[in-house]
Amino acid sequence: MWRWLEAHPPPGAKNLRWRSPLRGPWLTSVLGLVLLVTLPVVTLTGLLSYIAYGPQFGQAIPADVGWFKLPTFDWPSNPSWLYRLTQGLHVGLGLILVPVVLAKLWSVIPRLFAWPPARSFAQVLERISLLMLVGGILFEIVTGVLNIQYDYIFGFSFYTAHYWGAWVFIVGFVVHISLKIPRMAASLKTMSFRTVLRTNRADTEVEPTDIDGLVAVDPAPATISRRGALAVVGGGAMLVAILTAGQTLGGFTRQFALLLPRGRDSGSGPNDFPINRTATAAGIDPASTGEQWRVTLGGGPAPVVLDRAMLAAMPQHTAELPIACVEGWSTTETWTGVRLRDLARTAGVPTPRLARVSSLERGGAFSRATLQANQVTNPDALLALRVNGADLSLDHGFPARIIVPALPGVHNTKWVASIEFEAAT
Ligand SMILES: Nc1nc2c(c(=O)[nH]1)N[C@H]1C(S)=C(S)[C@@H](COP(=O)(O)O)O[C@H]1N2
Ligand SMILES: [Mo]
Repeated sequence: MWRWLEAHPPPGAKNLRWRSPLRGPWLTSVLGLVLLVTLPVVTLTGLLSYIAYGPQFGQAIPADVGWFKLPTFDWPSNPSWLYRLTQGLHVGLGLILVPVVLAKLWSVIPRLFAWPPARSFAQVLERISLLMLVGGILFEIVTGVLNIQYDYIFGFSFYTAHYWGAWVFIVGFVVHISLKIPRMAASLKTMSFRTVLRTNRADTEVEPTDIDGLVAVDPAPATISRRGALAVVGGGAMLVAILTAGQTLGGFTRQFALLLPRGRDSGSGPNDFPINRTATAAGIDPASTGEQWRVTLGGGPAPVVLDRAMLAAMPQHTAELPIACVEGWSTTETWTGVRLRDLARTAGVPTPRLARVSSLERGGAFSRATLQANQVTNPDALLALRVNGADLSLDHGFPARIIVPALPGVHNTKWVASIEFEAAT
């Protein structure tokens, strides 16, 4: 069968010529090494984000993952910048690596068209793992970028697709590195990095050793040196970094975060920081946030109903805490309000197992969140009334919002209507 395949190439396959003298196992291995070190960081921080969403409460998406259940543990609420770091890395590094991934694919593209596609059963398996690797990473890039740009423009859930795409990628990645690491290590030794950096375009020749037919048999003259090509890839990654990092570093760098249209919608004065969804977009009726607004604390012997003046009369605590969105942007502000653990005590549930928070907002994934015990009892976990010394603006959750250290942004519910505490047994 393999011989038959070899003798019957598809029309056109014979005429494909890959002539760049830059292609070869060394270049592929350099790019591969960069990805070998960095992609596990993107993958692990992504899986951590799933855990941070609280799968134990069924609020991570997809809720039911069968065999692919991750080891769940209570997401820490300390240090407060934990999710800001993990999710900033996931989105930021994921974007920065796009030029490197594209360069890596370019460097091995002759293999994609190699005929016959396989010469043995083992090679068929290897090819399937490659398909999972390449398909998986491109799928994760496309769905991830669409999510941070426009959110849900496709007909399926972003979270579900991104989660399963990750597992396809992970399987392909693990098989690929276990097969290729020895060859990568050997190929890196075939040329010295220093020599490559000293070689100009005119002196650029094909690599000295070939593996897998990556080196062109009939090379064209170089149009760019190898160091030039590496600089283009590195420069591309740097440019993406500049256009991205500001979304989480903040300050004057935020104006360069052009890859992020959503987090740049801001309020004014002390409330001048990114707004995820405005009160209008969330369908909040301003009348319901006025004088007649109440928060109901449930779970104790009888519901406790408080208005804003009563909350303001309770002991106030101030903490500097970030909001860190799953989309990668974050912002650190100074919040003031009532400690959630004080509210639990007021409700008559001094040692809560969890708390269910509901918003005035009706429907949608953002209108409710369940908090773990440590997220209620952390001394900096607040039902915030004020930010940076002023009342919350309507867009930032007036009359009161949740703000908890290291909590994924989405669970910092705005326009809180009720908190239901459940006692630990
Ligand atoms: N009720 C409600 N709460 C919400 C949201 C929302 O749309 N509705 N957005 C969440 C998301 S995804 C984030 S990142 C933060 C952003 O808070 P901010 O808009 O004050 O910056 O609020 C969270 N709380
Ligand atoms: Mo968010």
